[in-house]
Amino acid sequence: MTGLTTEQLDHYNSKGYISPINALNSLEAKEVRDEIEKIEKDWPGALEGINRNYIHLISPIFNKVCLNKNILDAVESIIGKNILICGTTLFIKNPNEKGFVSFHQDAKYIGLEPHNWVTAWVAITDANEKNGCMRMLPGSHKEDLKSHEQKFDENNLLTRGQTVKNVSLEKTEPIVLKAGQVSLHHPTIVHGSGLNNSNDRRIGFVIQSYIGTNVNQVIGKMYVQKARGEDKFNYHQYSKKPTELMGKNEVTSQNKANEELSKIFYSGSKKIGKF
Ligand SMILES: O=C(O)CCC(=O)C(=O)O
Repeated sequence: MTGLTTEQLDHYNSKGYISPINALNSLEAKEVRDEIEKIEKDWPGALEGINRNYIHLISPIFNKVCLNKNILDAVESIIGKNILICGTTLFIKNPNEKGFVSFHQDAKYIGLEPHNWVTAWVAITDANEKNGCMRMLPGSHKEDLKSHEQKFDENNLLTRGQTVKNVSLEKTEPIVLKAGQVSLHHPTIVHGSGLNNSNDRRIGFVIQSYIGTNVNQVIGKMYVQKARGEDKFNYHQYSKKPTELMGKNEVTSQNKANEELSKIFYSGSKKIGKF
């Protein structure tokens, strides 16, 4: 195992994120983009709404990304050797749309306890300040969970438009990545992203998240896949790896997982958003 260097791990522990990590080569990143665009063309709507989630269950190419050795080695440095994949989400910002992500903490509504988990944001296109890369508030992961306002704005790519107010942009740090590179962030770091002001799409394939086998889902039921090691806890349901793109079993398995995910996302909320 290569994993994070001591300096990288220190950076993660003090700031709450580490970036960039080289994971996919440019051809592999292009393969993922092509897969996304094939699905969008051949199965219109299949990656929209709640179905932007659990996409590693509908395509062997997406599944392969979650098992990438460079990502898993880095993840292992943070959460240990027994690793499960508990979800994936596409965060796509098209150039002529107004998509953004309000400042939030992932741990607020997701029900994963304890916080022995980490989120991997895989750049499928370059991500930079012009096209609305993520921005992290360094050190905020050391603070308690904050109050989030639920705004449900039309262009917010988060489920409830959950927002930590009064985050000073100047104090945040941009996560600039080349296609194929990855950033890892902590469950309680405050982060978000602005508009895509470029002429191309900004695509993030997000493994949210890699969890240690000791992490339970305290709100609902969750479908996982083994990435590495041993699961002595058996807290979760296991789903099968996809063998074909958008096959009947694959889509059924994604639907089942997303039905449960939706209950988790909107637990206690009077309103349901579009994802
Ligand atoms: O893609 C983005 O801009 C934000 C994604 C995000 O909030 C996350 O991966 O936790």
